[in-house]
Amino acid sequence: MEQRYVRGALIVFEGLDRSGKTTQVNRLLQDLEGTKERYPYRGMRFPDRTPANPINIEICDYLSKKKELPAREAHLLFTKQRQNQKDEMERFLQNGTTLVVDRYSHSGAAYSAAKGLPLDWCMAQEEGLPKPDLVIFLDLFADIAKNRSGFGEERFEEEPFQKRVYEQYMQLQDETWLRVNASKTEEEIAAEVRQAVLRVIEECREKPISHFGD
Ligand code: NYM
Repeated sequence: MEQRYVRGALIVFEGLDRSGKTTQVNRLLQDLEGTKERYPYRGMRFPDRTPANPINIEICDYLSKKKELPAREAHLLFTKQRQNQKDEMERFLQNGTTLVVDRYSHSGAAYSAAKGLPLDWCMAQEEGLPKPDLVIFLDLFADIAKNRSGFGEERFEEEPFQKRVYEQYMQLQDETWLRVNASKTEEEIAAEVRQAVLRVIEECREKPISHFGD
């Protein structure tokens, strides 16, 4: 007999720093609240900055420039945080809960490759993790992002670096990506996102979860 799946979707937001991801994630979570009986959901974010364990604390220290790390070591730290969440993410998805994630594997690869690490090596570290059903890329150029408030305080928040991150993101796109023009109004973006998310949630109900490296 054919196996039937009713599972949640893995929805990921990606983009440069200050591209509006967190605003849009919060809007989507609010939207989904209205349909939570039909589409249960849960929000997540990477990196997880809560001081819950040594990995999270080390990531915070690295991002705030309190601590230096060789590029590969830093990369593996971010990856480890995701790998540690793998089983829980799978459980939620299998139970029919849609996960809305603020940054995920593509951030890991794009930011590390922008430092000079090979993009393929970076993505290879993500193997085995659930692959997003939809990546919403908030498309904003580095020279516009830098003028948004809050830019420039943390590691990586410099325009030349962000340009390299953008180039790496472009290499990672596949058919699961939706590029949204992030200079549109918040409302316009939210409407575009909502439409794509509801479509993908419906489409992947009957599909098995795929994984990086499958
Ligand atoms: N970042 C994020 C990485 O360098 N590697 C990763 O794997 C992930 C998930 O952390 N500048 C970087 C990108 C961002 C920063 O910022 C997290 P925010 O504002 O918390 O999304």
